[in-house]
Amino acid sequence: MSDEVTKAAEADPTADTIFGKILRKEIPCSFIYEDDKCVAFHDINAQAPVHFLVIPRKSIPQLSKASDDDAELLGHLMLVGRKLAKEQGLENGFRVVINDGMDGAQSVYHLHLHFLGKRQMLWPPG
Ligand code: TR5
Repeated sequence: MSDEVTKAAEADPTADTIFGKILRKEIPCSFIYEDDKCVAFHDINAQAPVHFLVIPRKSIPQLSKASDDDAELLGHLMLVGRKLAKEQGLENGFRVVINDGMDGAQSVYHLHLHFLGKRQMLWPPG
């Protein structure tokens, strides 16, 4: 198993998360974007030359726990990611990933969208 999958298997879906601490400014993080609904920052363990995360300020643990009322917020996260992808020079395309739950290898239980680019992606994913 990869480190990321091991971390995911050991993650506690009910615990306070590192992203909660980042949002509350309890640990430092340099945002590449922020507004009243979300923030974005580079992934600490980048899996591509460009790899950033877009996370809602609202504490939604995972996509499968989002409600219908979150539709506008979920759309906003994607549109912010699209804007940042352009700013980060991903004009040749990019990959958007949301890992959900144990089988999805989610390791941080605060919803986040991964945006990865500047290399050729492969399919199917591992
Ligand atoms: O596996 P999932 O989809 O849950 O992704 C969690 C992501 O959070 C991984 O790609 C990690 O590399 C990333 N991560 C973890 C931490 C962290 C981070 N990205 C930015 N800054 C971070 N800090 C300060 N601390 C982390 N533990």
